[in-house]
Amino acid sequence: MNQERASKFLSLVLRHKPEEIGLMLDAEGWADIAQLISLANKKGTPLTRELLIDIVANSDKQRFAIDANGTRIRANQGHSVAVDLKLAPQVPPAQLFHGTASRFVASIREQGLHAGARQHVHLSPDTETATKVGTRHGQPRILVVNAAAMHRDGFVFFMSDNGVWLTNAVPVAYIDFPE
Ligand code: HQG
Repeated sequence: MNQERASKFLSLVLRHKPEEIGLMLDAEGWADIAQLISLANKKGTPLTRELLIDIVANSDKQRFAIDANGTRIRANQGHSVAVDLKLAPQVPPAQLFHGTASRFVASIREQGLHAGARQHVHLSPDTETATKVGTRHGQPRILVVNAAAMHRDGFVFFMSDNGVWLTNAVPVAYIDFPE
């Protein structure tokens, strides 16, 4: 099994559908590594501990983390299942960026940014990252979020362990749209 396939499998079971293989996540999103491997193998996914460690250590996006004991793994962000990552609120940079697709812009102009299936709206610290995120959905468009004003007005921001900024929703008033 290559790293990319294994990483997609981990995203599925650690963010969205643990029940697909009968896995239990705890309240903070952690899964027992031995149990994860055994359940995956039973369902015909040839995951190994070496592969997990390799992905956690070497994947460019650092999507997953292993705990200090080396016994548990979780996704750093991106969940649709209800987990509390126990992230501490953080003061955001003055501006954050949201990469989306051109076809979503009209709707975002009306409704602002909402989390959709996920637990949070995901914001990027730079336009390069936002462009990559937007390109996943289609013709990329970069929205600029006035994070300083949101923070001043009491909106709470978190930063995941892999550097993605998270907030519950972004009202239209705080978004600058491209021409
Ligand atoms: C859009 C990746 C219409 C929103 C990335 C986005 C990220 C609206 C889509 C992470 C809307 C949701 C998350 C509205 C928001 N009307 N469309 N009012 N509000 N949208 O995939 O941010 O590779 O759930 O613009 O790096 O694209 O998986 O969110 O286009 O951090 O590790 O609804 O996924 O990380 O799409 O991506 P997603 P996202 P990984």
